[in-house]
Amino acid sequence: MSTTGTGDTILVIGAGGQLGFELTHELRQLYGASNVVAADVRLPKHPELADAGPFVQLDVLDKAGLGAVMQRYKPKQVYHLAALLSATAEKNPKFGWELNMDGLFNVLDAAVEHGTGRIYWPSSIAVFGPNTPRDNTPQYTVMDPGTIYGISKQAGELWLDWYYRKHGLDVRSLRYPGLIGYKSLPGGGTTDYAVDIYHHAVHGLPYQCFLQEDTYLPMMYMPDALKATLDLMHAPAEQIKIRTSYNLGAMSFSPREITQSIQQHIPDFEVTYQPDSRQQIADSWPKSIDDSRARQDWGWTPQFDLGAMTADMLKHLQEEPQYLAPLTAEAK
Ligand code: AKB
Repeated sequence: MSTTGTGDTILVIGAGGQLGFELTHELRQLYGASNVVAADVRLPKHPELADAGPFVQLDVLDKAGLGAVMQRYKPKQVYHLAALLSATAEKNPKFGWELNMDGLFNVLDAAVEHGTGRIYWPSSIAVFGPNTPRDNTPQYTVMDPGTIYGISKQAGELWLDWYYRKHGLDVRSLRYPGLIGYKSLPGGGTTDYAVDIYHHAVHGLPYQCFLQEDTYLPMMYMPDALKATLDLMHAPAEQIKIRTSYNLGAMSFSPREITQSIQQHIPDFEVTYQPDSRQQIADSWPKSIDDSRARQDWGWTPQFDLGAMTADMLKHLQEEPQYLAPLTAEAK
């Protein structure tokens, strides 16, 4: 399938990822499937991505390949989501830095060259570090990230602001908390336990959690993340007062609390705790987020708390087994 190439298109880079898959679906609902080009370095795990609209295989580090896609589709908006997340980037720091930074430069430069109207790039709570106030973390505070992912996100935020000031690029960004959705699995993050745990519960399997039971982290259900992203991208430019990235919050819970929330529906669900290297990352991140600037500037309000998310996640995973991760008793 191909688009008209009239310049009304939207390009989603990293469309096969946890957020990209759901965002592409949402954008196709809003703008028409043929106007939203999904791009990913890998062929899609979910056939829907390529069957429902245009798909291109693209490595964001391939500058010429990206230029050709930009030339062909002339997108009005680009969502650049391709990145290595916190835990994976710690295992492969050089590549994490290269993908997260050079990928961003390639997109920003291509957007300047091709006159792209609006760019979205996700930041993360990982921009904060061990000396940041952890409760209700303010928009502007100490930022001393300890992970390659966090360092790349912090640097990236400042580059966004620079491209906005020097090139007039309409760049917009959110500092996502951990994202939880039933349609696509995360990969390589510190907050991934909060997705994996639901899949185990629905399979009737026990779950071994890689964080301690009392580790609080900010989290968000996917419908809220999609709403925040689209609200930000649809807001008039004069309402976007922060061109680095906005703090964004919804809920905060610990592994013990999410377990209890699941046990209200599945009473015999069991969880054990075996913290690994991700514990140290989680301990350096905020427990909760002050997102008052997002609320004030463009009207952000989340809809889902832990109870509502658990009920919805379990319902969907039970009723739509195509989204259930294929787990076996050994796969904890
Ligand atoms: C991760 O855990 O690395 C991500 C994030 C919070 O940015 N989910």
